[in-house]
Amino acid sequence: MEQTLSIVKPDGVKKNLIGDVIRRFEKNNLRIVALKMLRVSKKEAMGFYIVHKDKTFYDSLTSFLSEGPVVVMVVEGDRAIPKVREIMGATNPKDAAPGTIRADFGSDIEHNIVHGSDSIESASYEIPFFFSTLEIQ
Ligand code: IDP
Ligand code: MG
Repeated sequence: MEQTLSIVKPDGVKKNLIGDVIRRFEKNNLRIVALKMLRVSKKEAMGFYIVHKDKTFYDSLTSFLSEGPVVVMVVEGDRAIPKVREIMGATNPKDAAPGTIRADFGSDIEHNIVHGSDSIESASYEIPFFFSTLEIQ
């Protein structure tokens, strides 16, 4: 059993895709074990995406994440980390495999609807960033 952190980003919430994202996870035998909607401040977004602090897109990415409400969730299951990444598709919707969330709904490499932890290490930073153990079922 693995746990991963997923986010429906502000563009996904705006496009009414919360249910669709959750449905795709659940259809693939993954369970939602924690879930909430919140607004991330610019400063919090900078902390969440600290691994990207030296990237050219860091400023615009963290502004984007804080521009509207997001839905954050902990997703659990066998190989949950790679499974969620597969369901999401490649970072750039143009390169994402057909039928993935990003291919179906993403606008561009930044506005790509959804986040998923990319490794056990990042999941173990990202899950407690948003949830206490008491909030995870
Ligand atoms: P990932 O979300 O597929 O793991 P990362 O490389 O970790 O992709 O980048 C984090 C987020 O930063 C992406 O989901 C996307 O929103 C944004 N991003 C990534 N690369 C670029 C870029 O070249 N330009 C603008 N935004 C980017
Ligand atoms: Mg990433």
